[in-house]
This record gives sequence, C-alpha cells and structure tokens, in this order.
Amino acid sequence: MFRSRAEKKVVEAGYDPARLPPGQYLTDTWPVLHAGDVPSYPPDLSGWDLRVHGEVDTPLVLTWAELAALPTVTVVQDIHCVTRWSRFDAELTGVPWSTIRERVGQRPGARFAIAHAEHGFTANIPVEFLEREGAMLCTHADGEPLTPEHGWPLRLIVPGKYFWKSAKWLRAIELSAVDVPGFWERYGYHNDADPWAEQRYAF
Ligand SMILES: Nc1nc2c(c(=O)[nH]1)N[C@H]1C(S)=C(S)[C@@H](COP(=O)(O)O)O[C@H]1N2
Ligand SMILES: [Mo]
Repeated sequence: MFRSRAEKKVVEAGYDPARLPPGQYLTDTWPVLHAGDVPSYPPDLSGWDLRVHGEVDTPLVLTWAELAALPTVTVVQDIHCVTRWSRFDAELTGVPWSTIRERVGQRPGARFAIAHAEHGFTANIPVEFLEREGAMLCTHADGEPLTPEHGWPLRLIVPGKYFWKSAKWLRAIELSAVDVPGFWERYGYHNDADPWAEQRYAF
C-alpha cells in the first residue's frame, strides 16, 4: 500500500519512498524559484567577492579567483522545496564550510549563519547546519557551472532544510550570536524549515 499517489510515483521511478518527505512530490525537472530579478555579472566576475564576517577572528574577503581555487567536494543529494517539489540525486559541487571556517577562525559565540545574497536577500540557519555532509558554497550542479537562474556563480546548499535556506547569488556569510530571520522567514515561512517535520509556515 502506498501512503499517497506521490509515493507511488517515487516507487515507480525506482526510488525508496522513505526519501520523500511528507507532503512532497517527485519532479525530474529542476524548477526555478526566487523573488526578484536574476542578477547579471561580468563574465569574468571582476568585482565579485564573497565576505565572511561577524563572529570570526579574521574576517575574510575572497575574489572569485580565490574562491574558485579552493578544494571542492561533490555530494549527490535530494532537495525539497516548500512549494512541494522534491528533486532526487542532484550532484552538487562546491567548497565545504570547514575550509572557510578554518581560514576565518569561527568563534565559539557563532551560533547562527546568515547568508546574504544579491538584492538584500537573506536566509538564516543554525551554524551547525553548515557542518552537515553536503553543506557547501556551491559552484556546480550536475558537473556544470550553476546557471544564472540557479544562482551562478555561487549559492549556498543547506541539506536538511527546505530549499529556500539555500540562498542563490551568495555574497556573504555572517556568523552571529543571535538569530536573525531571513527574507522568507519574515514573510511567514517557518524559521526551522525541516522538511521531515513539514515546517513550512510559521502560522
Ligand atoms: N537569492 C535568493 N536565493 C533564493 C531565493 C530567493 O528568492 N533569492 N529563493 C529560495 C527558494 S524559495 C527556493 S525554493 C530556492 C530555489 O532554487 P532553484 O531556483 O535553484 O530551484 O532558492 C532559494 N534561494
Ligand atoms: Mo521555495
């Protein structure tokens, strides 16, 4: 017996239905979702930088060339959007947080990470979610550089949360002693965003 028609489709596609969080359905496309316009950058990304600041010993500013020279990991993982689509087996490549953490000297008081993206978009997570397997500053998906609408040149990937926490067009990570609700969180989305607990909305 299937719990739902969505689960039946997962099984028919050859996947373990336990991978589908409650209330989600499987898509084999990669939908595009965001508020506002896709930012445009010069092709060589001159002028682009990534800032890491807040509860750190040594704030860091990386140019694109510096970021692109850092070692990467590739992790195949499932993504779950609050609008109910899930995509399985996305192959995501990027710089793991541990590399950045060591460079900046993350302070013990850093309890939350606030991702800052273009156009003032922000997303907040407990800092330990940056430590999870698959969490990364992501540059490539399925072996190709991110497309502009999926966040080129850099987006955050936060496994274990609905996908809105994975800020596209990332420009800074701020480590903070206090939590600061992000763009969608202020809009009424659940602060914790656990897809397995269906933490979609705050109301
Ligand atoms: N900068 C930025 N990042 C964002 C958003 C946004 O509005 N701005 N939306 C989030 C939401 S709601 C989702 S579901 C995912 C969608 O990512 P995708 O378009 O690559 O599927 O991006 C997240 N990251
Ligand atoms: Mo979303």
